[in-house]
Amino acid sequence: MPFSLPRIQARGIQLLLGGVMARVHKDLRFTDIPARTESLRVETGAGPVTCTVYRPSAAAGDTPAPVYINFHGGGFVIARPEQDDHICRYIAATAGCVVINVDYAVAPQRPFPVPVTQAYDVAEWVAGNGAAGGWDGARLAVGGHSAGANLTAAVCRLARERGTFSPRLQILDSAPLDQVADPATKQSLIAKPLLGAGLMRIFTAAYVPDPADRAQPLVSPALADDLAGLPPALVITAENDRLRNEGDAYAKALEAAGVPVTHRVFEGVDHYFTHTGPVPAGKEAIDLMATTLRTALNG
Ligand code: D8F
Repeated sequence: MPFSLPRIQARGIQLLLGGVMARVHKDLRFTDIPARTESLRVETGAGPVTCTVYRPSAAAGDTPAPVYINFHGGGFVIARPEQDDHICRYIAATAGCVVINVDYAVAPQRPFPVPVTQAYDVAEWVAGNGAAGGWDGARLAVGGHSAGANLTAAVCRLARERGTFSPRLQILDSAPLDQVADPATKQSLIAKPLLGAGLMRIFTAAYVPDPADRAQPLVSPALADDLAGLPPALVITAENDRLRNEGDAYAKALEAAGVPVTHRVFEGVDHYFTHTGPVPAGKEAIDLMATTLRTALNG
């Protein structure tokens, strides 16, 4: 249905918000942290995917550095991996790992399962190609922000199911985890949260056009009841975010299933504060990601 209304709305958002979202808060850009980057192309079951590799400045001796794979947000609709440049720089420098920022394909052009296939295939490739890439594929972590956190949860499910690799940490930052519940039922403590119900409906309609797919665990990990054996998790939620409750509930459910969980609710902030600020909370959350990664990858 190339001319359906949700597709046109999603395209409009892609065009209007793409440029805005590529520019994070200027005080969060971390341009004081030098970035040594290169481009990487990975073949996946859903086409080639371009990634940006961030190298830590000083390798510790001859041991290859561990590796963290990052999935950006943007409602599964906006393809702007550079919106996470500040996070990738900070983590490479502070956690001492190689960071691989993934430019996965987005809806409405490439709906589910394409982004999941690309995200998983890139991660499996990274796990198996450390010698060529110059990282330690056995010490691997995955993580993402908003829509990218949803993809992270899906990658972890597939890795467990296929027994292919074991992330030492999954970072779920401001994750949408339930695409079945009506967005209007997702309350915020503030009058005008960043995410409106209409915007969330457009994201979901574009990413998962067939409503029957929305209850799948790879789309709505919060609806799954088989969380045992998933990787240790850092779950970050924002107090005023409409997605806060599903993030908090997922953290509790992981914990109940025996998964080691670090869960932090940042008070007084809204969805995407790691990109839009306020700067002190954003910096604190990004530092928490880096320090948790360093422990998980070097322990
Ligand atoms: C912020 C986009 C755009 C960050 C203003 C982001 C969401 C992603 C929000 C869903 C997915 C909601 N959702 O936000 O990626 O409901 O599927």
